[in-house]
Amino acid sequence: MSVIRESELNVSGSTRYIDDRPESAGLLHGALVPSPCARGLLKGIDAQEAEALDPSIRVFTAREVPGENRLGDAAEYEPFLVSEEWSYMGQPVALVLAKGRLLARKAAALVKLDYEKLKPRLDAREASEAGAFFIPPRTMAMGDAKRAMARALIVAEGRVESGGQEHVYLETQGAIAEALEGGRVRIISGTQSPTGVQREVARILGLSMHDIEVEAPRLGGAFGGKEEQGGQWAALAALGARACGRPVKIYLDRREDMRLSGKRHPYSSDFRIGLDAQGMIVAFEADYYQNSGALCDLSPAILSRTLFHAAGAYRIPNIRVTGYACRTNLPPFTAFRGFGAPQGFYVIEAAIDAAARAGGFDPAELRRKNLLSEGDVFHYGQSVSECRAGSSFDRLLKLCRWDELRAEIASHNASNRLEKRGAALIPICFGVSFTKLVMNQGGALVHAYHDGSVSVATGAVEMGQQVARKIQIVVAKALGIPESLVRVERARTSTVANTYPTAASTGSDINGMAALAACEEIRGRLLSLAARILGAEKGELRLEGGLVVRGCEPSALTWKELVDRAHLERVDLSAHGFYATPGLSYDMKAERGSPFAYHVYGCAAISARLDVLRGSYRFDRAWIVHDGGESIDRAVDLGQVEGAFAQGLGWAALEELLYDAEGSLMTDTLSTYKLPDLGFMPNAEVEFLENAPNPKAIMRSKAVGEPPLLYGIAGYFAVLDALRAARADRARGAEAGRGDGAASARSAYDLPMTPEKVLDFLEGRRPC
Ligand code: LUZ
Ligand code: MOS
Repeated sequence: MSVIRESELNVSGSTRYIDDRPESAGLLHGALVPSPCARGLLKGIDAQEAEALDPSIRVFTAREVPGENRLGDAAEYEPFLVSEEWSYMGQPVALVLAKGRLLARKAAALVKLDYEKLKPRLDAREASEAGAFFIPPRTMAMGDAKRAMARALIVAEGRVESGGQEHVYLETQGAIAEALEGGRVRIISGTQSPTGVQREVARILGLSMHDIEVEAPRLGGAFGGKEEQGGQWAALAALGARACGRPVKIYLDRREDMRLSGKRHPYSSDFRIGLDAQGMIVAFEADYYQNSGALCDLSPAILSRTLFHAAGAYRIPNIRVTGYACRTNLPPFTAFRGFGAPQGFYVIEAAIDAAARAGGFDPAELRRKNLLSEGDVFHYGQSVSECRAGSSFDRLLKLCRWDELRAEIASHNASNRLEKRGAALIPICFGVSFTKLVMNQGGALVHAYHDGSVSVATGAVEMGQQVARKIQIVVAKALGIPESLVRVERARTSTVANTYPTAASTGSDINGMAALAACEEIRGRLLSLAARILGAEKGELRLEGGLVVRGCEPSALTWKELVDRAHLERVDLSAHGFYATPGLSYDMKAERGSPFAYHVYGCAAISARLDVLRGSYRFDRAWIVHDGGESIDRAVDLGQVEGAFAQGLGWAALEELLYDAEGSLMTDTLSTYKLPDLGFMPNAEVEFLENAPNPKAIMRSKAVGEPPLLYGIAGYFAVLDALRAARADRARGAEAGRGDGAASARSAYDLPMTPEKVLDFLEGRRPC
């Protein structure tokens, strides 16, 4: 096999997604009957007209669910198909099957619902006032924030809003299910979590996990959107397949996917920050109102990651932060690259921005002097070790020539009224590990075939991030063979069991280590045999370059000969490997412990250019210094940094989800929901920190999937910086102050930045 480059397959259009598979004979297509408003009581379902359309049509409701009609693992009951009350618009009420996709959709539209409409609640703060939470409010604290705040010389406070974000994976959500003999069900599911789907389907069908086999093929992107939410589509398909004895495919179209599937959580937060005379942060307090949506989903875990990242990359001796998971009637929000950390980061960066203005400090200097360093302690009790906050910050200042950039911008702004420039930089710090201990485990199964080729299966789902490429390299290195001899299999529950989602940036950390453990087992057996063949000590032998190497001398024994010989001598050429991330512990009661294996650091700067008349802006340039450890494949990591940065910049300064007063998503197409493209993205210079190996992960690498998304937040502050230059001009002009009084109720910090908001700022309808 040649070396796989997932990107080449994608670019050349040769990736095959679920919907590209040839359809088997007799396949039925599923379509959903969604709830018609955000909250309602179901009185009756009339499917007569739908069923009359064609003999192939079947309609399934909650009554046809053979097992538990229940979604997810939340403490409270949450229905899989609506039986009485629904809590968001688009919640599945019934499944319609038909022999064609259009026919199924046509029939679904004919199913009539008798219902009573109830008043929805859409706002997180309103939900909080009503006490509508998924979990009790959660607080993390260190020191005495109240007392320190009272003594602080400079105090700034404010409100911060951040919007949601649609994943827009290339491939929408879906699944194909097939009933096998003996009552078993086989599912191909667009999921990051094959085991999660297996468990969910088993429960809904009233079967055991061994009755359900789930395979996750290569996904066309996921970004967290398929961490928790793939189960319902798989379960619907499985329900139909079991009942009809025919394969069933459910595949959402783009608009359905955008309307029904979860997104990044919007947050509304309050902060207060206190500085001493030198500009050291002495206290920080914040409350985060997470709009969790209508079902629990992963909201509590996401909220916990917000609280863990509340202090950003800063040392804050006295801190108290509280999170509220607020139940509303929007479609359930879910995991999205960064998993609550970006929302927390935006608040601390806004607080620092506000404090710098209140105290008259240079924002970059304020950030530098408050950075975390070796030996500090995070507010959850873990000590800061191998800290690279300062080194990446300092390297970035050099890379972007920060002082020159500032001077250039100041002189540009002094001589231009209609175009202002701005710049901002932010440091990042991201904890790597699932915050839920049990999830930090994974397995692998490695086979050496007796022709010398090797296959490796793990729980890792390939979704374009090239985890398969990294695992291929790990295995090739471990066995000392060319990469072309290693094939990476797709994740399947019958091959590697009890896995956790490919998520939390841990895909190659956990699965790479499990694959390595399996390879070591096989290598040990092979070297014992080689020692016998060569009459050598096992300890002096290695596998390298496709040969057995003795000391410094290659022997005449090749990998292929050794494997063939092992097979003849009846040596087991397969091994299972397992990895559980060591050193993790957390006490939820005390909110103290070491939840993360390590942290990823870095720093980014962005410069922006603002058209003062139109309110439009663009990003000129970006510079990133990233703490990437020793990359397993630098090209892959660079792609992750650039891609995550684009996604973060889109969240911060472009993408906007809008709902109407009834809780219906208005931005449900790619013509109304704007995504970053090549024209939007600045030229980004990315540098990886040198000599920064990570002893805590596979091949001294560092997890890279999520942390660079945080860099995008700098874009928000770069535009804000340019805006302030424009506002300063106005303040000097005749119309100074006009409208500023009305602005005080609106939030200064409201992400995403959009041209509409820019105009509000410029016209004084918002403070900045
Ligand atoms: N998923 C999860 C995640 O279940 N727990 C986590 O801590 C996490 N972190 C990042 C992304 N996905
Ligand atoms: Mo996740 S946000 O699926 O890593």
